[in-house]
Amino acid sequence: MNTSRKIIHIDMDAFYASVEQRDNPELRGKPIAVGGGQNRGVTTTASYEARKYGVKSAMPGYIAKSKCPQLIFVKPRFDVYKKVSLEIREIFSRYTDLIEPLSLDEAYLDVTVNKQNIQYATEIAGMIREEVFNKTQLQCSAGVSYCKFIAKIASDINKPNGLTVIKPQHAVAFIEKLPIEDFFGVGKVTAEKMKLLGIRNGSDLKAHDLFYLIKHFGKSGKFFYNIVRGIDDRPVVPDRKRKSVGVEKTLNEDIVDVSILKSEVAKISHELEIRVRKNNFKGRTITLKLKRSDFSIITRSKTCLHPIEFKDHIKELALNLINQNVHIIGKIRLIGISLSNEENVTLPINQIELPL
Ligand code: TTP
Ligand code: MG
Repeated sequence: MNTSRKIIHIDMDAFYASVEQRDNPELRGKPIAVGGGQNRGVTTTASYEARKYGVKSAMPGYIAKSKCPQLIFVKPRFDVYKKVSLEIREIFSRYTDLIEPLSLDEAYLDVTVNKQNIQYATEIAGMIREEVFNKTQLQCSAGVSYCKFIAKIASDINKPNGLTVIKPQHAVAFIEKLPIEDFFGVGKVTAEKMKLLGIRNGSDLKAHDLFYLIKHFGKSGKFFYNIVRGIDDRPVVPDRKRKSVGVEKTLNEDIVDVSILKSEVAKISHELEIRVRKNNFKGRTITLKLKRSDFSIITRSKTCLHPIEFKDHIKELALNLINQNVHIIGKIRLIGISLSNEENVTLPINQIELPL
């Protein structure tokens, strides 16, 4: 286990909502949700005042309103969030070039060797938080540890406006106590599966050997086995320009029934819409990937004139691709849908070649 690295994870607090409260003083101290409004669409995020009522990210507007009747809906302004994102990245780059953004508002930093020769990562995290606030008037939280996994979980512990340090000698005890749903990389479905197997926290997970975990969780089994022992040597990989955003799902059982396949596509479309928002990535090309039970792969794509961002649109396009290929589909074990071909500016209609 390599504990000599110094990794910081930074995550802005209630990002979109805080930006809106910053720019409109009337919204400060009030429960607000950024998103499509109470009738249509979902909440991208909520201010901490709204979270007290149970309003959360990815919640349909009408449910959010029923939980908090005085909730104020605000339209997102992605250009402003992108600007803030660039500002905070500039601050990170004063300390290191090893910056790996996960979305607009969060990033890993490897400061083992840093530009200012500061010995303690905790000190750097404190300085970054202060500089972020001075520049943007926004708060962020930081997690400091020797690996990405623990730094990321740590940044969530004292949110908002928190700084949490997990030293290597405390890492294993920390992970053992961690509830399984707080493990980064364990999604809702896996967490449920783990609970059915009696795994409620790190300690329970640690009680199982590698063979058992691989049998139940496939490739992720190895990741879980290592992580629960505090082993995570994944490097911080500097800024790769995102080229696509996608969701893949390995099915519990192989599917032959096209109607079941279509209902899975609906679920994946919903998850993909959430990811599109979180990454602020809108592609014009949709790709459907189907892996058959014999591991052969079919991929089919379609490019649209305008960016694809909403679940109904994603679903409609993906279902068309299925319908066009229904005769060759066979028995499916994995479904993936991704969007690529990012287009920030929509071309005027006369510049697009329309199909004849
Ligand atoms: P998060 O960092 O997950 O959430 P947050 O910054 O709003 O709140 P926290 O204090 O808990 O970190 O996501 C960053 C932004 O990404 C968020 O402000 C809005 C957007 N987002 C979505 O659009 N959809 C989503 O489902 C999620 C989770 C976030
Ligand atoms: Mg955040």
